Formats: sequence, C-alpha cells, structure tokens
Amino acid sequence: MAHLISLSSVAVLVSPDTPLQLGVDSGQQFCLQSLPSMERLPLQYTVCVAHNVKAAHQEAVQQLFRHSRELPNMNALWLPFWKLLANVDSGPKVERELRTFANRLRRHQLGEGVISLNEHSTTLLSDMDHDYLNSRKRGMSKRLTRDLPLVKLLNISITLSPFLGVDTTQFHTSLMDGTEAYWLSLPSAPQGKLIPVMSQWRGKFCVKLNITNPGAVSWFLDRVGSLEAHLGMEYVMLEGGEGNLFEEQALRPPQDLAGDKYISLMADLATRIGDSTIMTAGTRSSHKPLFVRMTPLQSDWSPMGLKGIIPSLLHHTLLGYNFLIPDAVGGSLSGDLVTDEELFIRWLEITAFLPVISFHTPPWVCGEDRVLNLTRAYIAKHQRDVVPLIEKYAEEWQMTGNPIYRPMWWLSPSDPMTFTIDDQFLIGDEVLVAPVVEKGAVQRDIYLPDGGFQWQDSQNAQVFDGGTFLQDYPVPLEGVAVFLRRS
Ligand SMILES: *[C@@H]1O[C@H](CO)[C@@H](O)[C@H](O)[C@H]1NC(C)=O
Ligand SMILES: *[C@@H]1O[C@H](CO)[C@@H](O)[C@H](O)[C@H]1NC(C)=O
Ligand SMILES: CC(=O)N[C@H]1CO[C@H](CO)[C@@H](O)[C@@H]1O
Repeated sequence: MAHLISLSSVAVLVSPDTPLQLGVDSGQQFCLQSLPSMERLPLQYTVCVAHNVKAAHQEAVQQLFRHSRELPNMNALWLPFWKLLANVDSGPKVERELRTFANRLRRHQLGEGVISLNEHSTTLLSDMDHDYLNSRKRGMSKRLTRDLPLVKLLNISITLSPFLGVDTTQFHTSLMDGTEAYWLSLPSAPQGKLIPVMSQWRGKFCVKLNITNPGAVSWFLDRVGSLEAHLGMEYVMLEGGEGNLFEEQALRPPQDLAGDKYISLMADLATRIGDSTIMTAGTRSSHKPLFVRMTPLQSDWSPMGLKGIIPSLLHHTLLGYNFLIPDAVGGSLSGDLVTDEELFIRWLEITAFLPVISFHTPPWVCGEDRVLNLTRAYIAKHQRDVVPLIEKYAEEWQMTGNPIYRPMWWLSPSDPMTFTIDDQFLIGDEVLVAPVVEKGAVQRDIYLPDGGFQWQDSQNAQVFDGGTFLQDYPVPLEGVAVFLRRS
C-alpha cells in the first residue's frame, strides 16, 4: 500500500519503528511505502501542517527533538583534516609515512591540522602497541615511548569500526576465553550454542561487535583507551555502523537490533568515547555531541559529485546535523587522486564555508603554486570568517533548534522561487554563499531572497534589494559569490 503526499507546507514524521522505503514516483509525487515483507505493519506517521515551509520545519523539529542539544568539541572546526595516503604493511612504516607527510605539510606552510588515518593504518599502529607491550613485559626497549613525539607532530584522527577480522588473534582469543558472545551470534540449533555470524567489511571476512552486550562495549572502549594512551589521538572516526539488510534479516529476532537500532547504539558508544568522535551515519542522534562525516562523492561535476555537496549539506542540517565533515576536496569516493584543477578549486571554495575542510588529494599534487596559494587562502578565510559565524549560530541552534546552514526559503518561506534553489546556502540568516558548480563557468545566476532587507556583495560592496534575481553574475575561478545581509 502506498501513501501519496504532495509537498506544500507539511512535514511528515514517520514512526522510527516502521521500516519503509522512500521515493519519488513517476508522477513526481513524494511516496512512502512499507517494505513488502512487512505488509501487516501499518505505516505510522504524523503530518504537521503549517502556514509555510519554515513553520512546518520548526514544528517538526519541536516534535522530534525534545532532548537538550550538546555541542561537540568545536576546536575541530579550526583545523583542516588531511588523509594520510599510506599503502604500507607495518606500523613502523605508517609512522614513517606520518612523519614524512607532516614535514611536507609544514614545508608547504600547511602545518596546522589533523592527519587522519584509515582503519588499516590504525590497526597497524595498534598492533605495534601490542608488540611494544609484549616487549616491555620482557623488559626490552621502550620503543613507542621514544617514538611518540614523531606521531605527535600534528593532531591525529584514527578510524575504528565494529568489525573484527576472523583471521585476527583477538578473534581467536575470544573464541577460547568465552567472550564469543561479544560478536553478533545465532544459535546453531533451536536450543544450541551461539555461533558468531560472519559478515564482510572492506573485502574481509569479519564478525561484528554485539553492541547490546555490555561486556563487548567495555571491550571496545578499553581498546580505544589503550590506543589513546599510545597514540594520543584527538579524534576517533567510527565507520561501519550503517544498517545491513542481510544482518537485519538474519538476526531478526532478536528485535533489539532491528532497523536503525545498531547505529543509534553506536552513537551512544561514540559519546562515551568523547565529544570529538566522528560518525558516518546517524539516526535521531543530532542532539548528541558528535560530528558526522558526509558521504564520499565522485570526483566530477555531477549531482553525485560536486553538485551534490550543497543538497547534502542542507539535508543534514535541516535534520539537525550541523557539525559536518564534508567529503574531501575534489571527492574521494574512487580513492584516486584528483587531477582536475578547476574541480579542486571550485570544491575548495564550497568547503571553505562548511564546518571542516578535509583533504584527500594534497594541493601540491593537484596543481601548481596557484592551487597551493588558494588552499592556504581559503583555510585562512575559513578560520577568520566562517568559524566565528558557525560558533555564533551553534549557540542559536542549541537554544532554538534552528539549523546553522539554511536554504533560501528560510528567509522567504512563501516565495516559491526559493523552494528549488540547491546551489546556494545561507549561514545563519546573514551570509549568503553562491559558489560556482558548473564546469568552465565564471558566472552564475543568483537569487537574493526577500526578507525585507538588502544584500551587499562582500567583494565589491555593491548593494541589491532582496528579491533580486542576478543573471550571469560574474564569479571568477578564484572566487565565490558571497553576499552579506544589510539590515
Ligand atoms: C547480544 O548480546 C546479548 C547480551 O549478551 C544477547 O542477549 C543477544 O542475544 C546477543 N545478540 C546477538 C544477535 O548476538
Ligand atoms: C603564491 O603566493 C606567493 C606569496 O603570496 C606569490 O609570491 C606567488 O606569486 C603566488 N603564486 C601564484 C601562482 O599565485
Ligand atoms: C600536536 C598538535 O598539533 N597538537 C594540537 C592539537 O590540537 C589542539 C587544539 O585542539 C592544540 O592545542 C594542540 O597543540
């Protein structure tokens, strides 16, 4: 049974316990449908009707989020995140790569930032701790103590997931010491022994942490604690909590892990780690002091690439997720380095206005001096102009639930012109950002919403009335159109 709802000034709140599919049907109607296997479960939803789209949104936020809203560690906004590109097979080699990379950043006057390690590099470094601990037990050299300053050249972010390889000693140990219940398990026969369920993660056979088991959660937190003691990392990224249909079907019952339950328990785990934890997904956790990493995008100009950034930003922030780490400049989905210099520059220009700038392709790889200069300039601009604004509107968000980043309709909620603009955004209600998202373009159309005030171009101080449509407004490759509200 499909329910059709046409979007005007309504918000639809769906019960979190109802699995459903969401789509737009052939008649361009927004459509919610329960899954075929769940036909007997009625769709449960609440419809909020309001006089305009902003009021509908605000009402929905009041209905949905009754918790007090907490801020994550705002220091993260000041520093760009740099992905360590290391394709090596041992902890000492990861350390060497870290040192080389930190020196390179410094040589290019990009010395302040966070180096982020993927899960593989994190595992290699943590195995090294393991060796170190063993060697210390045998009274041997204090290797890691000596090396620690090398790792500590910059702030570090590590990556963990709830998966553990079936070929690791940790897993084998857990089969022997009776902690196999730490892993999602199924009985081998109706009353039989529980056997861990094997799944796959990043191409490897793994078991997955049973996040409803308190012993398993303590084990995980201990692991984070020992990594912290040895690496001194400032940030922890948790990947892999997203639902998995196979898992949900194979493990149902128990109902305790059905649907979005896993990711929501993982958000609890993340807040126990601290207020500098980054999640890759979230469900009703926007009030928690966490960061969310937006989905990786393609390195192109399509809606799956650069054109997808602003719609995704607005989507997250309207749902209350404001503390976003956008995908790396130029896109990182393929894992390849970006070679299109124009794409890199336009992408950088957008992310400079988002909460955190992150890199996968280093700027010295993508282009010549110009790209490096622009990278330094936009990082400085982010720190000088954008971070203070985010801090200001983070306070407003805590008090009112209003998003930090806003669509054009926020200021002009009865003007249909504003409803479909997906290539401009507002920071609070005072800065309008209109980046170029078309390849080769050095001009773009811009709509300045009418909120009863004027807008001033931050570059040339020209002033326009609200409600003005600027056609083919010039925006050179090295610039972004930014308008400031004049009351
Ligand atoms: C997870 O652990 C809990 C508590 O030990 C147990 O009751 C439950 O059956 C486990 N669930 C799965 C899917 O392994
Ligand atoms: C980069 O910046 C430096 C110093 O600000 C300047 O001398 C140089 O000409 C710039 N290079 C390019 C290609 O813009
Ligand atoms: C080694 C290093 O760069 N540490 C910095 C990490 O970030 C904090 C602020 O969040 C700085 O105070 C440290 O100096």
